[in-house]
Amino acid sequence: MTRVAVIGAGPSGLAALRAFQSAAKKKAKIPEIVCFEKQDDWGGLWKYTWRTGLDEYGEPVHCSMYRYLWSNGPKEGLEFADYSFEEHFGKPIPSYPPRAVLWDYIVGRVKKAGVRKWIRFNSPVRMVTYDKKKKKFHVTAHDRPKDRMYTEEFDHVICASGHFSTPNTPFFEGLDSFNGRVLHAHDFRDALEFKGKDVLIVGRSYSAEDIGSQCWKYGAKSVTTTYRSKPMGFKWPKNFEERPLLQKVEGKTAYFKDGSTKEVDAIILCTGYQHYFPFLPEDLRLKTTNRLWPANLYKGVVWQDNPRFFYIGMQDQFYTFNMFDAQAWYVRDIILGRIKLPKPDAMKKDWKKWLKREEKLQDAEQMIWFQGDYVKDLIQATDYPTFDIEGVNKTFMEWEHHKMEDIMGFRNNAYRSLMTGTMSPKHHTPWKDALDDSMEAYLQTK
Ligand code: FAD
Ligand code: NA7
Repeated sequence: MTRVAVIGAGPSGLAALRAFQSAAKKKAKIPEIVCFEKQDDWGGLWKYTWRTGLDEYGEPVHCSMYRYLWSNGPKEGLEFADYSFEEHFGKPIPSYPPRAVLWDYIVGRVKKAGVRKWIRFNSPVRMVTYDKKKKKFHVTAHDRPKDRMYTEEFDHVICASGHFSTPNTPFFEGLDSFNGRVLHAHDFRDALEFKGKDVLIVGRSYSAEDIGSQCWKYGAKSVTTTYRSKPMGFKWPKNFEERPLLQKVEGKTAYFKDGSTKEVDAIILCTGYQHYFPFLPEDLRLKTTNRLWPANLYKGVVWQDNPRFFYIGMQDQFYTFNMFDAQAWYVRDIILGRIKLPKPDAMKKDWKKWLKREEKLQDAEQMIWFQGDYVKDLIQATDYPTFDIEGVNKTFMEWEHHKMEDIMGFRNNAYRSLMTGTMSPKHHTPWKDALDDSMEAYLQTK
């Protein structure tokens, strides 16, 4: 029997499990699926843990999420086309759910699909090799509770291990003698730690924006963000400012590129993540920066040098859950023989065309349309339910406008579901005043 290994049970890996299960439900003969997950439960980054550094077994902690995190984009942009929020919660809910609500939603679909039995938890994959003669992969995993390493043979491997977990941590002069706390966004857990403090954030992207906003919301005395390329340019509140790049720190004084200085208590490096696959050999390992079109992936998923090996979710993301679905359904159909791969040269030509287009993108609007076109391209090739991608793109545009209008208030807006057509209700409390991020508090109607 054909065997498929899936590495990771986050949203991307779970999309793969759901894709195969949905084919089986329609009476297709599917391969044996084994999903290896290093954490003790599913949901990937959406599974929160208080731990930082190493876990109870000595594995690097995967979680980069933190308490009080609310979706940074409208849920209408990430909704599954085969499982709506309304179906899961039994009623329409507001547009920017906190982490626990999104975790519940992700998990609800796969619980219903009954695929948990395919997952081996606490089982990090240590190495994957390919036997060219036999055309088989050898996957070595570590059963942590039993402390047993073992190797099994597979016909295909889908790598869905995520790429926002291994921090990129640049050095700035004086960090080693800074008299305060220095941490990377990956280890940030609770904004209350920074209440009453002057916080310096390095970076200008999503983590910088959101962790800065969190610290502000939970009572930091001041938030200063420092950018390398350009400011974020939002209308920040009074005690929140942007400065050109940090040059050095002396004691507790931060020096910036424009010659200005600021006394700070803590420094949070929101400087992004690395695509890091210590379990993959040279010939299977994706090497890329965080971008919308990583090279060497046909249709963004098929490994050019070995088309039996796939990646899901390796792109930078406007689209998330439904893009992972589009990718998973596509990969499934290649494995099931429903989609025939072109010759290697034709595959290369195709992904290079996308790469060229990506290199010309100039702003967020163009990037959103680009990723929307990509999702459309995949969906039309499979039986994943089609949905209004232009509508999703337009929702993302509205989101961008709402952020420019009011960065601390954009989450108070509501959007229409592109899956059900239902208009979402507005949340009962403005985001900046909603300090309780529990699912119970969020789902209350008043
Ligand atoms: P992950 O969620 O990272 O899951 C990967 C899984 O693989 C994990 O469970 C991990 O334990 C497992 N794994 C890794 N290595 C191994 C191994 N060697 N062996 C076995 N298992 C392994 N997206 C949104 O849509 N909205 C948001 O608001 C949003 N906020 C975010 C906030 C933060 C702080 C971060 C970091 C990301 C955010 N994202 C958001 C983007 C996020 O990347 C996706 O939502 C999604 O979690 C990606 O799913 P994934 O399955 O590709 O990766
Ligand atoms: P991103 O989006 O990859 O952004 C990384 C940021 O880090 C970006 O602003 C970079 O600056 C900055 N960076 C990287 N290296 C440096 C150095 N050496 N000096 C200064 N600044 C640097 O990662 P995020 O963590 O923000 O977002 C990842 C995901 O988490 C995302 O999907 C969110 O939903 C949550 P640049 O812009 O290149 O000047």
